Amino acid sequence: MAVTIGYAVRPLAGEKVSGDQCEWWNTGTHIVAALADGLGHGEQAAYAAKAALTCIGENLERPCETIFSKCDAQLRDTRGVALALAIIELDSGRMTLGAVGNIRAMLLRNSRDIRFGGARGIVGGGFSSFTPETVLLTRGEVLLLFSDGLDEFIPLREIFSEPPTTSVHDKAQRILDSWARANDDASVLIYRHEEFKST
Ligand SMILES: [Mn+2]
Repeated sequence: MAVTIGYAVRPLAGEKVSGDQCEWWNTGTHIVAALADGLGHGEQAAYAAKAALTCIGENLERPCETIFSKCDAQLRDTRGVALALAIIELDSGRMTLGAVGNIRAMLLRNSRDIRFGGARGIVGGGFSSFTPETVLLTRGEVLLLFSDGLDEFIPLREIFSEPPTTSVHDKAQRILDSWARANDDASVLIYRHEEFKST
């Protein structure tokens, strides 16, 4: 089955590597999608962000809280990251979303947009009051994860009200091109929920 998910990342001008990193996995039963923003920029930031994604990839079957605590332990010798993680069960549409640090996660739904709050702290440096949220996705709803390298007030509803003629990857790239700040790494990940179960 095809999953509608994609991302775009670009480093701060003058840097070869991005301190923002995205990845997603399909285990067959669920999707795990992550966006990690390593503190600062350059190689040390990229190292921390990649370490977070590696740790997530090794723990795809674990609950959200466990993944965050494992990443926090594994990233102690790095600068640490702000991290957003979504775990989506494909048959039920149940999504668990966890976030720590200055990072953005939004769900565009018909009735209202949901903006998920991140816990205070840094993955790799400790965090508190971490409470993942669970929502039931319905068909066509769009989840966006993005870093603070993008303008916080992107007109996302306008962007996604257009007919989906372009791939989500192209859409992510266009959002970066239009809304990335000049002074930071930037990244955006887009997931559109489809219903796979036959009714
Ligand atoms: Mn940043």
